Amino acid sequence: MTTDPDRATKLAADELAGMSDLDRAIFHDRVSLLMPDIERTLTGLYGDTHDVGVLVQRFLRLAARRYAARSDELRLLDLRRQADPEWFQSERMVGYAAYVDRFAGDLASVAKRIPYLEELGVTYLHLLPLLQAREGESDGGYAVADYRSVDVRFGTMEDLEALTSRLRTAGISLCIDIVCNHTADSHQWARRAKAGDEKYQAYYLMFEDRTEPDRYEETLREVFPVAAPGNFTWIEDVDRWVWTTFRRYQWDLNYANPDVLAEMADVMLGLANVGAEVFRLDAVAFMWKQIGTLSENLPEAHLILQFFRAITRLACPGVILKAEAIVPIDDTLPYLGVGEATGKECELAYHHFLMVLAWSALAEQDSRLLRAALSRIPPVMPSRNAWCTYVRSHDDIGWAITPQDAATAGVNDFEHRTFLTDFYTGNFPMSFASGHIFEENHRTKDRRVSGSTASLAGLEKALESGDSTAIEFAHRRIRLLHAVAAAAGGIPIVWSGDELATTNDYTYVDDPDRATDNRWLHRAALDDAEVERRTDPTTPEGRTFADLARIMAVRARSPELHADAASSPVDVSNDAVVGIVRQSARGRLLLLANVTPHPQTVTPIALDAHGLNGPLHDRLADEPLAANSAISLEPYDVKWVVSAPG
Ligand code: OTU
Repeated sequence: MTTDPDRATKLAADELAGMSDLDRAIFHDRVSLLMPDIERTLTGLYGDTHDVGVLVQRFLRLAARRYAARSDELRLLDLRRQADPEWFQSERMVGYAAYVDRFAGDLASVAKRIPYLEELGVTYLHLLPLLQAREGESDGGYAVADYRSVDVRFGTMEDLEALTSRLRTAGISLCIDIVCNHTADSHQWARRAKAGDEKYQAYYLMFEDRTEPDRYEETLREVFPVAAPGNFTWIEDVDRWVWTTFRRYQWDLNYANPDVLAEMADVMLGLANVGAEVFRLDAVAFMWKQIGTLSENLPEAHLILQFFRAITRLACPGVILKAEAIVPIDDTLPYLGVGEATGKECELAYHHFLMVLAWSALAEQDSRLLRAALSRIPPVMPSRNAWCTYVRSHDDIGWAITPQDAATAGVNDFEHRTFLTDFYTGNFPMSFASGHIFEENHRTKDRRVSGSTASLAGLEKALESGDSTAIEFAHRRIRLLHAVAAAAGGIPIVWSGDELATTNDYTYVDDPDRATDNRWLHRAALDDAEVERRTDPTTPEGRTFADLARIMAVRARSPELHADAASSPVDVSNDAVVGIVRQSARGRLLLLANVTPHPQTVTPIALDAHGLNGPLHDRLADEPLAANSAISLEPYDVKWVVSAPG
């Protein structure tokens, strides 16, 4: 089945009526280009249950309507992005992620923090869920009650539009969440479903008895085994079970119903027209379910994303997509588009694996597992993509180390994960960390970890003890982790508070809407006094802010770090040192990170083996390195080694 683009554009003629000939021609061109993807994805999803031709028409009209409503400012953005499609791969990209209220208060106040973000070199700001959240507990806004309005606590849609424009002027792209896997139980669709409206019941996955849920449960995992055991919740009002992967108040949407796809596509294109430039698509792994499977990462979940890609390209090609899929690395890569979908899925995905491996190397004082595990990832990205690299996020850390990864480094995966949790919760001899166990799963024995970067890196304990060496080492670990994230490949995203070395916030227990979720330990509000101290190098805030600002500034002038440079973990003949080579036509850079509290050296022979000989330079410290001699690394030191300039 193929739809003729001419016919297709004619079908959308009403929506395009007020536009110039040129604008209509542009839309027509995009339809010609993207129709195969729209048809392929819709056929894959609904070919057996619906008339795909009818669906194509419906989605085309939807895209045309949003295209026609796009402002001149945003149409200019589309043109700029099309002229520079690798914009987000640039070494100048630096991300920052924060909750609106905890970072600034409301949307208007976020604008006041632009100069602060500029000091850090930020070009990409991810504001966590900012649409109208459920009242009471809302999983930090990941339970959306209304996708068409901004949370009243933060402002209005007009405020959001004004903010995106202000940010754009400052060279900062706004990334916002599309919580596409589930809605709040208080969303009007859920309310109508509860009231018995069958149209809206079909937006969710509802079951009259336990027969199907029990069959599904046989192969599902539990994301929040303590706070929300099981994947189904009994809804008294309608005598039905509803699918709830996450909290009981987060109802999974039923994408087997194309009405759901249409609602979410329209929400997305609407927010694109308010000026969001990147969409973080939440929990995408879970969007399609099938009995007898894990119901994660199914081919249909990928088709949904490829459909989102095609429809955004049609209406707002300046926008890019980021998959939030915190799943084993082999399952993560396909979200960047592989095989037939190369270049047709998400541009960005979280490099959860690198994050885990960096923390692991610090705990072990050994780089072997990182090297072995990262070697399994293709050094070059599947197409025009970039990872989002990070040290911490608003979520817990799950130690995603598989038996295969562990075996290559000669360790047992379960024992290693147990060690990491013990280590980072301070239950291991000599541990410097003060994290907490998040959602211990008594069945699988899986234990994740909460805690801020600074606390996990040892600053909390060190400050308590007053031990100056411990304080120094904690700072160096924070710096090391960020220098790895900034150089390993992709957009480094600083988690709000980490630039100020913020330690755990224990006050969350006083708030009943947060008390049952210890991820709030590492979601402290930015306090003005702390922010002020960033300019005082004698304070922890000042020390770390200067370290991170420097890393990002140096990154911005290191073309070797463009995201299209191959990233390969290398053996530098010293397992105490992490080595990663970045290589492209733009040059070569070797990241060296000493993950131990002891001085280390890397020999000239080892450097030569990775193509670095002759006079060398540490880009990060801006210091020459003695020619043909070993490189010395102080405890927890990091160097970005390049051939000496000129
Ligand atoms: C995401 O994370 C968000 O980042 C969390 O803050 C939310 O609670 C959650 O979705 C629900 O909206 O389980 O532990 O493997 O891929 O989707 C974090 C699961 C999570 C992850 C991810 C999820």
